[in-house]
Amino acid sequence: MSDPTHVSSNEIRDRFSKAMSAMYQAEVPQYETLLELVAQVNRETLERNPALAERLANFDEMNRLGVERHGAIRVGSADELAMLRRLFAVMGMVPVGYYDLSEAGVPVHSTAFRPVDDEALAYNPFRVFTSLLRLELIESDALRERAARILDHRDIFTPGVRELIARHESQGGLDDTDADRFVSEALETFRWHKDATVDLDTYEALHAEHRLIADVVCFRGPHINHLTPRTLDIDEVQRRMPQAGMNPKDVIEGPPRRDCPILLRQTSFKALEEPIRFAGERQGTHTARFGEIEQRGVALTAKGRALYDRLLGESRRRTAGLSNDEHQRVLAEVFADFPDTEAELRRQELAFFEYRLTEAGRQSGRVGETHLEALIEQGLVETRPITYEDFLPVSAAGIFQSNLGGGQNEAYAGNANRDAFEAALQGKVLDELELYAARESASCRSVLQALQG
Ligand code: OOG
Ligand code: NI
Repeated sequence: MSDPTHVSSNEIRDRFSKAMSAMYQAEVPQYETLLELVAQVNRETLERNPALAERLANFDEMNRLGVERHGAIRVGSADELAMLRRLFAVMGMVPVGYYDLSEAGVPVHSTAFRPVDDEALAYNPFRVFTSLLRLELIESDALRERAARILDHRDIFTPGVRELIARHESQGGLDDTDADRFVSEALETFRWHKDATVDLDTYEALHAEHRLIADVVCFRGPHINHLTPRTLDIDEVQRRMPQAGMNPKDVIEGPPRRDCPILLRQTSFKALEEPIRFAGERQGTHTARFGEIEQRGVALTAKGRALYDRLLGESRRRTAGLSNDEHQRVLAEVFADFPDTEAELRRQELAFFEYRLTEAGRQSGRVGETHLEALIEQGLVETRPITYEDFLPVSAAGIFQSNLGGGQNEAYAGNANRDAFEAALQGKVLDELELYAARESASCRSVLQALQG
């Protein structure tokens, strides 16, 4: 039983995501500018499109719109990752999905810590894309051992947060005062440090192997490297970024603009070069932090995802080197083969939907019909696309690369190792497709039960 004096994990996550946003806005002023631009474009989009506004309100999406969507960090060791799992659990965030970025030439594998049930997602869907550095992929023994030694000497968690995590685990929750303390202690792990823990030569040696290795190894903690609000019109925000003083990445990642948005579209402003003081008092710079935006669409079934992956693969050959406008035009052409009405996405089982009774359905008595499409046609049942809550490895690689100065290393490829990731995590990652399928079938069951009495 939950203790009435305990603050819910949803509430702790909400407080944390707001505190994180405030910290990041103070640390990275351009991020504040990005938030203003996104809010402005969202307002204009809703004004232009009252049907969209009504739909969002009708499906409880308005609250979600204004709150932060995701952030990302990169950690260096199994112990750090396992402790993060426990830290995020306090906020009802569990690891979902395994992403192999070695395929894209980046020496990490990742998961997303996020809430999973409907109520939690509606409250605040905040997620953290979390990557674990794969030192085992560094070829030079000397460099690998040097990096491991440096990482061995740091503790990215405060004693206070360790104590509060343990308390949460033993008492099954935290009271209001402890919840606030937890938020401020946990935030310390994600803070930026202007001082590196290593000298400039060490930084440069690690940087020469891969910029990301220097980013993970040379600092006291895994600074949050971006936060990502949700926009209702990513094309418009991309277009307006330069006027607002931001340097957008070259192309928007993910599917093209569509009537029925699918999965996830993302873009970012490029990482800023920031002054760093290295051990031995030498000045240098490091480039890691940026701002990102995302526009989310419906989650795809395995069949829909296979179609997405095939079309994306086809488009990649044709979009290489194109400007964003041209890139989007070609994508739209290739994706003409992906059905673009909710009815087709549903009938062809390409996407996940939540089913619920319409007003007429609630009024109707028992009906003999058990076929959901027929019940939809009769106006008794309506559906809503289930929002995709996860990430896309090809897009993530594009985001990594545009912020790492194109740094990649083909030699890392072909090294997916989910077992090693789960061993480091000391837990399993959930399968995102199973989560969407379970939400869809639970909604079907309850609709049919209501109508069949
Ligand atoms: C993570 C990049 C991936 C996304 O939205 O796909 C990501 C990173 O740069 O650490 O955040
Ligand atoms: Ni991101």
